[in-house]
Amino acid sequence: MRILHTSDWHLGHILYNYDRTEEQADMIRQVIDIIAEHRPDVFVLSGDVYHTSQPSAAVQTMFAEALMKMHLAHPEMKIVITAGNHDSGTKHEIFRTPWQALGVHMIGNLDREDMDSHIIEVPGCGYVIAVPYAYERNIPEGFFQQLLDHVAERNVDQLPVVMSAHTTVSGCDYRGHEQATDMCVGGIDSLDVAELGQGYDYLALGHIHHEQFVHTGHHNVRYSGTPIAVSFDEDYPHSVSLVTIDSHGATPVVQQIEIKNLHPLVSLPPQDAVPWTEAKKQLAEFPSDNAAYIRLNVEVDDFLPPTANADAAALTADKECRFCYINTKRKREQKVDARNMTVNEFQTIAPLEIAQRYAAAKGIGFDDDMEELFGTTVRMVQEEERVQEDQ
Ligand SMILES: [Mn+2]
Repeated sequence: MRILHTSDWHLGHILYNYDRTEEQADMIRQVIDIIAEHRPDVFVLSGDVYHTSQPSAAVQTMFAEALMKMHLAHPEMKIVITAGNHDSGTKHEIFRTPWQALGVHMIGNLDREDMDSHIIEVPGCGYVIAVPYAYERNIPEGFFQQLLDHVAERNVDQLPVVMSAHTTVSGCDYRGHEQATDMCVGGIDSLDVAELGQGYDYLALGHIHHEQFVHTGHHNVRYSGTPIAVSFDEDYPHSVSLVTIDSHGATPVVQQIEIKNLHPLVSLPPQDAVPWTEAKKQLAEFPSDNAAYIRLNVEVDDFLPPTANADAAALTADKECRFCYINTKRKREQKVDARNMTVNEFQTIAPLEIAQRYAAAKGIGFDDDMEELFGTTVRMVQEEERVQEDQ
């Protein structure tokens, strides 16, 4: 069985007020070409189709057309699309029935009653178990293993079994999520890989934007990563994964196929930070015909000059590039307190750390129990927001 594995398309993403439709459409074109060339048996998108649970009509149309073109590029291919934490699980399933007629399977919500709704059989080829966004509190105990056992019963011919999930697995590499305000990333809600059960040949993961095999001792648990960067911290090559599994129990063979971004996300300088005058110089020298998005990494002592953003915009006015923002970094020895923090710095701090700082400033004890209670509360609030957005 051959699977084209991708995740985290984040269609409709707006990067510092810039619309990314053009490059996302170009990414989709590249994926369609890959499908036409390699003719996989299954296409798997492991969650985060859209960037928000309320994508515009234009963005939804772009995705619907993408599905249709993918289908037409290789009509025998099964297409399995699950919802991620950025998607509305309920809206994801609205057109589930008509899509199914074309071999496109849209799985948005967990269905505890109907296990079969998560299982896609690829006749004579294998099985795909599709699980949308999952974290500790919304996954019924043993759910993954029940699905795998269910497939094992049906799989008399010992065909390959692939499972798709959108979750954080403990011990994975969070590179690319340095500025994540997403509480779901960063280990708080991570699942131990053992909780995802046994019996799959390949676990196709989404949620973490850096492509990687998760260290489990086997080469079969993998994040495909984003096909094009969502954040400036994703400063590595991007790809989709073509996975070949010969038979049930065989080790998958993975080929990464690079995806080019029409408008790459570039940090100046790439690592570290430089004083403002040096950053301005680098921006002035940036090639005029390079249509990249630009972030400046600037080292600050105290405050940036008040005209800094306007200066940067003026320096790029006649260039193809799109200036996004100034990422301020403090000199290491400086202790930053909330009073002289930039908004950008504040946004990078996790809610838990803000609570801890507040508690410390007020002389309130913040022990492990408090930490757990706080974590639970944040998750409840987030879950409530998700439910509200879904309605
Ligand atoms: Mn994502």
